[in-house]
Amino acid sequence: MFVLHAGPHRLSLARPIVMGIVNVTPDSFSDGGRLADAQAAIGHALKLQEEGADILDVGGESTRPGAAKVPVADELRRVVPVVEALAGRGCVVSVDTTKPEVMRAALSAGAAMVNDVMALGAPSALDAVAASDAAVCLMHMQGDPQSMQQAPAYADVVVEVKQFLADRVAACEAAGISRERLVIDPGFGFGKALEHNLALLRHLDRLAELGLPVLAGLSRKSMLGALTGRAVDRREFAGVAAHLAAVARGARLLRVHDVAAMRDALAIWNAVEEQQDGT
Ligand code: 9MG
Repeated sequence: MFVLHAGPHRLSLARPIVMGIVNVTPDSFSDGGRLADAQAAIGHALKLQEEGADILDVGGESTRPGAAKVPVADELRRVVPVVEALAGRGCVVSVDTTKPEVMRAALSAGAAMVNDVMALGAPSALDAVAASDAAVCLMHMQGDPQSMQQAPAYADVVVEVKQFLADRVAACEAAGISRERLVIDPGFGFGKALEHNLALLRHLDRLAELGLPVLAGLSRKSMLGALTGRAVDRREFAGVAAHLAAVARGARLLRVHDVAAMRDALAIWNAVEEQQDGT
């Protein structure tokens, strides 16, 4: 069974764990850069931790389809104080970024994990993580957030995503990042049409064959809206169902906004899985 090495932390993945989403962006807390915004983000993160989040994923740049890029200085200003405050309180903090400068600063401020939707594809991102003892989540994306949903196309989405992740794992190992520090992620909604997302979810066990923990991030995503007709803020039940479908196929980390709901669902899941009735 997996134990994720994330800086000083050892996270057992014997049961699925929950990563709570902490966005420090203009669409979450006013302009995402002032002291008041940092304090609101810290308060929100601590609430998620109280609800049962095992990891807090702090991000200062939106990766939604069509989102604009954020200059490094702005992202640093948003993210670093929040990481520092949460790590200082003993929380397991992940930094959601693609920029090596932000990775380095957040790791120095106490982050124990890097969540990179570009799978350490930016020049020197591999080196930034290799120089630390942090965990890293390697996510698949076709294209970039500005254009990725325009015309996603695959011959076989499961085979292609699996091969991409295997290649990035090999690059990490070659750079000196050991497997105990690695998490892989199909990147639901990142350059994928509904049929691609459903195929990846249905066959998530094929990614788990790579022998690394799989993270699923489906919270509030458009595929849930397409299937239920619900607006983004009304997708909590659909998200819980989608994440449990992922757990049933081997996901060990769940990246969610609605931590309390996910925790309740996992309480039921774990009780059923661990029932000792002699059968
Ligand atoms: C930042 N971000 C948004 N969606 C995500 C997902 O599905 N996985 C990961 N690792 N990060 C995500």
